[in-house]
Amino acid sequence: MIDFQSALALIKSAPRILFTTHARPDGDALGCLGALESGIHAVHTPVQTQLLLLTPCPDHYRFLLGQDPWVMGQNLTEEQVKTGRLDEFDLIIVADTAAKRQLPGIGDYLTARKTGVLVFDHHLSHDSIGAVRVIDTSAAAAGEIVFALFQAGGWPIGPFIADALFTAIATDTGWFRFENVHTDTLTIAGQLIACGARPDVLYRRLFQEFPPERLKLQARMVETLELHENNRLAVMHITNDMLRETGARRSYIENFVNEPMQIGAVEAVLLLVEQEDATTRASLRSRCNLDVNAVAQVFGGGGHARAAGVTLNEKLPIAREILLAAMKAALVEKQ
Ligand SMILES: [Mn+2]
Repeated sequence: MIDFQSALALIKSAPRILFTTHARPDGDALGCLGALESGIHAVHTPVQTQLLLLTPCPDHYRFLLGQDPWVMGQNLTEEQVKTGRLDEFDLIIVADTAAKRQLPGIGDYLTARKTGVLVFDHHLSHDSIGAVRVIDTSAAAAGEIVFALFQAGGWPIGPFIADALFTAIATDTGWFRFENVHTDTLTIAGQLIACGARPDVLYRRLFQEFPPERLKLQARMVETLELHENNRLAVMHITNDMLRETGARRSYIENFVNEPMQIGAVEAVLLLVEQEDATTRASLRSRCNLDVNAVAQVFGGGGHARAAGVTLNEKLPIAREILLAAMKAALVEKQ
């Protein structure tokens, strides 16, 4: 059982609260922010709240947020953060990460700030961010931890919050398909449905309302598929040209990495995505005992044992060779 008393006391004592999460926010990150921001208003008045995203909110997740978020570089600059702009907030709540590298623009500020930072996270790798940290690496999603906070505080969960937390948990578990699903995951999901979450509506909204450009980009990515190590390791890539030629948005790439898992022999996947600044972002997945968090950490990335990410300061072909070699070595090692 997690002790939420310090977290609840910290929230109660804060008249102005800022909520933030990792760059390239996913369903768990945004579901937690939406639920927390809305939930706090219901139990703790008057309170001023502000959401801050470090990269923009993907359109298909916008419904999870009750208010327009600030976006780093648009409503707030790194310079303003450095000169103390965020000191006006009594509390900064960070959800779904505690890793500095995932908090571009505010990581240093959060590390230096010794009071008024509260973290809810479920990742293996983290830095010393947060005066109060609620970290449970056994939770399938940060949304499970936030749900437990609502319960510990006796906070009401209406349909908006139920949808947000259901989305957080459902997206981080691949809609309840991944190994991280445990009994509590489904119990909590059931309780959220009882509070008004609508799984059918959410599924359609999250996965079946994309424009054609997304499928066109996916087709281009699938054309790059290569299989190594007796089909156990799948490698794919996406270039800036592919994004431009298909007209697809970068945010559509989320979840593409799982496509090769429909091949029975595939145990691990490496997806490389060329970035606008010509560096390379890689997503690593595993469904065997290969620990992709360990592989990613060698290059300054991280995540979970079965799902991790890393950015290499290399052009795509070089990054591909480096990470392919590392994945092959890890796969052979774990045989
Ligand atoms: Mn998460």
